Formats: sequence, structure tokens, C-alpha cells
Amino acid sequence: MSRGGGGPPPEAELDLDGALTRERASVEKALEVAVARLQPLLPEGLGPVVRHGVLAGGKRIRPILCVAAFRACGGKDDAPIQALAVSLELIHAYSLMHDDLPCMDDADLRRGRTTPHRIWGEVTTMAAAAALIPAAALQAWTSAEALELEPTEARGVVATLLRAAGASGMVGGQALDLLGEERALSPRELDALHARKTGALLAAAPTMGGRAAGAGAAVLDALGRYGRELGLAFQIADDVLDATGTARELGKEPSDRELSKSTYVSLYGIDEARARARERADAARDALRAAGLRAPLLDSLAEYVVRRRA
Ligand code: GRG
Repeated sequence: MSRGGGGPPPEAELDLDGALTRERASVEKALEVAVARLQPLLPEGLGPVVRHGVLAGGKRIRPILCVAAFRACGGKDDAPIQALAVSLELIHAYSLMHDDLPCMDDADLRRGRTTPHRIWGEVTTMAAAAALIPAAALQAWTSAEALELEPTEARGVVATLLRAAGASGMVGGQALDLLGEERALSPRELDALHARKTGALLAAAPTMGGRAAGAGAAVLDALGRYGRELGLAFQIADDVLDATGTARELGKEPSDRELSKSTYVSLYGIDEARARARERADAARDALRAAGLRAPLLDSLAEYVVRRRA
């Protein structure tokens, strides 16, 4: 995969671990606020489930991508963008809670902890997770207002989130995944599935950040391409980790083989899957460079998604 594209020279090295620690701390604070706002509205018994599902760890890559893109596009105001960014994490949290249910992956462990349905039961977990979907939409809408976006931009930001979360994005991808179990998918089918299931929300994150900062069409296009490539790199790396990692390392039981899923590893083997993840990450970075976007954190995050250990 070519690097360069005529843009500025490669970014100076960034202390990614330090940056991630700082960014995660900001995300956690904003998530605490979002969850606290939801607590009094929830029927009795759902509060702790929401806290467990949203606040119990996680890499927080989606909100970090959103904030990083916002800053790269000249955005300055931190509190409202953090609030917007966590709308992505609320959607992500609900999806993991549902994904772990017995009718889907039937998982006991997530982020090194017992899954909520094993503690509070399926009905309570399903309801608590479902409450996060409209909460996320509201969170996106109120923070678009706080960012004082023009109505068109505000609508665009919220629509980007909801489209990525919905039938043409994550939910559609998950449905394809469930329906495709026990069947060998072609490379094209697997890419299409994961572009929706995992890629859509990851691609929405930088796009929302860019839109919130008032980026123009060319930059938004580059952020979209960056996000789509990074999304597929992330999923390929996820499949490699599932095939090579232990429950202790991953914080969850590896499950792809047990569920007879088509994965990038079943399709290509571990070495080629790793190489393909790296190609996608390079393509993501190329998209930034070709648009002349100086974005050291976004650049490093593309590297991070393929070298992460969990
Ligand atoms: C009922 C069809 C239907 C859909 C409901 C369950 C669901 C919606 C969607 C599932 C989406 C899903 C689980 C996608 C997987 C994405 C993925 C690779 C998750 C792991 O993300 P990380 O590694 O997790 O960012 P952490 O724990 O770090 O937050």
C-alpha cells in the first residue's frame, strides 16, 4: 500500500500511551455525567446494570477518535465535544451488552468482568441496554446544541451517529453476522458485514468530530475514508486476537471458533490477516495525508488498532 499521497511529511512521533491515558480520563468523566443524567429516569433495578455496561472499562476508542478528529479540524471547546463523543460509546456499550446475551454470543466475560446478564438476568440487561439507544441519540442532540452548531451541521452529526448505529450500519451488520453463522462467507461478504457491524460506528466517530468542528467536504471525505479503513483494520486485528489471545489477555473468552464464524483468520490465516490489517491501517493514514490533515493522534490510532493486545 502506498504511503505519501503528496501531503505533508509523516507526523512526529507521539507518546500514544500517554495521550490515550489522558483522553480516556476525559471520556470517563463525560461518561459519568451522561450515566448520572440517565439514572433518575431508569426504572428501579436498571441503574446498576447501566453503570456496569457503560462504566466498567473499555478502550474508549470511538469517543477518542471523535475528539481527535474535532481537534484536528480546528475545534477548541472541550466539554461539549466530549459530551458528543460519548454518544458513540453509549451505542457501543448497548451493543456489547446485547451481543453477549445468550441469543447472540452467550458470553460470560467482557472487559475482564462477568457479563451483566449473568448477574442481573437477560430481561433486565436487555432493557438497560435498550435504554442506552435513545439516551445516545438525546446525548448527541443536546451536545450538538451545546456546540452551537448550525442546524444543518447539528442534523448531520446526529444523523451520522444514527445511520452508523442502524440498519445500514451496526445493527444490519450484526444481523448479517448472526445469519451467516455456520456458513463460509466470501471475502467480499466478510468485508461488507464488518464494514457495517464494526466499521460503521468507528467510521462515524471521526466524521462526527470533523462535522462538529465545521470541516469542509474534502476533509470529511478523508475522515470517512480514514474511519472505514481503520474500522476494517480494527476488525481484522480483533479476529487475530480472538484466534491467538487468552481470556486473561482479552478480558473475554475467545469465541469465533466455537461459534463457527467466518473470520479474517478462517479466510486468510493469521499471518496474512495481520498483513491485511496493517495494509488497512496504512490506507487509513494515507487518507489523512492525502487530504493534508495534520492529525498526529488519528495517525497513531491507526497504528494502535493493529498492534493492541486486547
Ligand atoms: C439484534 C441484530 C441485532 C443487533 C443489536 C448486538 C448489536 C446490536 C450489535 C453488535 C455489534 C458488535 C458487538 C460489534 C463488534 C464490535 C467490536 C469489535 C467490539 C469490540 O470493541 P472494542 O474492542 O471494545 O472497542 P471495548 O471493550 O474496548 O470497548
